[in-house]
Amino acid sequence: MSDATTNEVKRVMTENPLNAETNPQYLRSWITPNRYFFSRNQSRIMTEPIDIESWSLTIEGEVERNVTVDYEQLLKMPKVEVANTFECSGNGRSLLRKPARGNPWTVGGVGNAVWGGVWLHGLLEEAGLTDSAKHVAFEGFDKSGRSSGIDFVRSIPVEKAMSSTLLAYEMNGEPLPEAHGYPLRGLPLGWTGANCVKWLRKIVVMDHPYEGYFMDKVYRVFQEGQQPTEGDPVTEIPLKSIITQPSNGAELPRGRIAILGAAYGGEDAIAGVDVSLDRGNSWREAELIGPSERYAWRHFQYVHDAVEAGELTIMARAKDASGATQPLAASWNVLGYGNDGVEEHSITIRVV
Ligand SMILES: Nc1nc2c(c(=O)[nH]1)N[C@H]1C(S)=C(S)[C@@H](COP(=O)(O)O)O[C@H]1N2
Ligand SMILES: [Mo]
Repeated sequence: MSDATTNEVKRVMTENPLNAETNPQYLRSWITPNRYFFSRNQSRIMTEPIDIESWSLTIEGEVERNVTVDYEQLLKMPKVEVANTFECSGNGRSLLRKPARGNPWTVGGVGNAVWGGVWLHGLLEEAGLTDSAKHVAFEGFDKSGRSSGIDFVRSIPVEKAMSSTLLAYEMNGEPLPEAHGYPLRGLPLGWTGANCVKWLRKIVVMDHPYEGYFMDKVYRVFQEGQQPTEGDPVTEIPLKSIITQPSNGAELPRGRIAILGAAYGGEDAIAGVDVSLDRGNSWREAELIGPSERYAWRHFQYVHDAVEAGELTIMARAKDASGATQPLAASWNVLGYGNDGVEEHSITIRVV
């Protein structure tokens, strides 16, 4: 995967497993093309592709009856298509003022796609939840090398599983690419990437959250001196905005400068984006452009007439439909999750 093409469209942080972020200029389209979509893997992508003839998904645990579906049956079920933006919890980590452990993501650990699949609640209703059903665990096929061969398993509350979680077999009109979870991945809409388990083979309904490395050691927001389990697990994507044009550090001639970006807020639709050209002293409303869908990012544009030469800092601040405003600064945590700061995501250009 780390050929010239990958390097042009993505910045590779580790090759094996592949962890690579999309270069910001490829985040200017509303749909992030599959081959440009960021990659985040805890273990090697399987060398043997999954044999679709023998693949099936089983739902078991706190259910009245186990349900097993194969690929063909899945494709025959009523299909839904939903636009959904997801972001890796560590996205923006390297922009934090105080360093935090983990892959040095900047802004490209995010993407938007139209996902085709089936609602998870349909299958859960078929299986029939018992009264003790509390969490729904997703098991992937991959084994993590680094963490002594443990499976990638994540669980989410049953309410989220029943209300707005997709099982996706299609990404932007194509079968899910192998790198993104073929044949099937879980997709709790508006939630961070870690909750979107790839290469699904089993769903277990449990009477408590799943306990394991990827639930209890990482993907939790905690402070120094705390145990990871003292912090909350990462769930919904925080409200934030990124600037995709101009490039940070660009040198541009005086005159009109087109500022482009994307704002996203997990389960809440974006209501507006403001831009500041004076380090947050004053704000002007950007124009929202492109499709508007609840779980998808909203693109924005603002044209600034730069009359003076010199350094220019550009900031963007997102607002969502619930009335929330993106914070000026991110709140730090040990693993550097959820960097949603306006200041951390500002860019500086030179006007000449
Ligand atoms: N089976 C499995 N699912 C997984 C992961 C993984 O390592 N294994 N990584 C998770 C994380 S942390 C993220 S951010 C997303 C990344 O999805 P992508 O590689 O399709 O962009 O997948 C999630 N699902
Ligand atoms: Mo992630």
